[in-house]
Amino acid sequence: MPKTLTTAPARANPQMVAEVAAGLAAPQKELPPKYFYDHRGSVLFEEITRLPEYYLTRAERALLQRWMPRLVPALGSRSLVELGAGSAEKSRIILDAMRAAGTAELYVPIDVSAAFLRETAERLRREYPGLTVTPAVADIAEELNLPRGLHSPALFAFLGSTIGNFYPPAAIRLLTRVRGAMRPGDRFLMGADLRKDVAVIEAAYNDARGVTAAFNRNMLRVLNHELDADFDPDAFEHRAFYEPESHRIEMHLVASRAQVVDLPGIGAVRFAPGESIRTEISSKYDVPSVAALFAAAGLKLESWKTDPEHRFALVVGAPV
Ligand code: SAH
Ligand code: AVI
Repeated sequence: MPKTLTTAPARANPQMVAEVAAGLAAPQKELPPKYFYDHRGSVLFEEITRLPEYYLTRAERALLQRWMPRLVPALGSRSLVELGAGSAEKSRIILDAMRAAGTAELYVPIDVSAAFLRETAERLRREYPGLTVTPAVADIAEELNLPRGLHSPALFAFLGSTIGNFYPPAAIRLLTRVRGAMRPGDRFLMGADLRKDVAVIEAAYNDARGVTAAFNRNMLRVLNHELDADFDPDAFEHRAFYEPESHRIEMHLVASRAQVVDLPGIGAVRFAPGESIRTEISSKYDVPSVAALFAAAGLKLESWKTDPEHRFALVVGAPV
């Protein structure tokens, strides 16, 4: 008997339905990584940042601690606009430098994870009494949703190497959008995870405690909740591996057995044993690849700072 197509739940976001339908119909099934980040996913990501294997956050924090007390007063930044702000844990280093310079006026954290963003904004308002905190919920692949009247000069920050989670054309569109919002004295500060020993990178995405696996499977729980889908997250294995030709980690969820998943409004999706859904790419960079991304977006690479082990870079871009 043909399966009837049940309708998507009324609360389902039509864009999500369209993206999930298209992604699961592709020969290599794929889902956008923004769907990791419901409140639980954001908390799991915070746990990842504290894992011994996940060197990225520690390396970037040390770079911020070293360079922000010099960069921020030199720029005189009065606004901080942050893409994919999350908990804004490292952003405090920038805000502290702004406060020390007497220029901490406006902070605009932008994130797709609405509930988590609200908590971040409330915490920062308590911690920085004189600072105006204006959070913006947005999918940065589509828009920045910036408030009017940013105080100039502004520092636009995109930390954590989250740029690497966007395919190159989308990364260029995103940076072009940031460039379009920048005025002459503004700067763009970006964290970039660097190409290095593959074993070090792969360990960061295959931690011993299985937190990254739980983060990866969380996407299926998000689909179950948002779309009334009936994924069994335990029937999918976490896999993360480095693709040397494209210089990126790929995260997949691999079906451990044949299964059919029902997604109301989309239909039945079949999985053969061993078939995977690609849930994330995480590109790794070097100077030429960042310079090329910047150039394509109308930015010039003004400064490049790395840690002593050359694991991570903090990059400053200026409008061309
Ligand atoms: N900047 C923080 C958090 C990085 S985790 C750090 O460096 O530790 C990535 C963050 O980007 C999450 O908070 C997630 O919700 C957000 N994010 C992911 N995709 C996004 C998108 N398309 N639009 C807006 N925010 C996004
Ligand atoms: C948010 N982003 C930069 C992380 C990364 O490393 O690509 C997400 C992540 N995925 C697995 N672990 C962490």
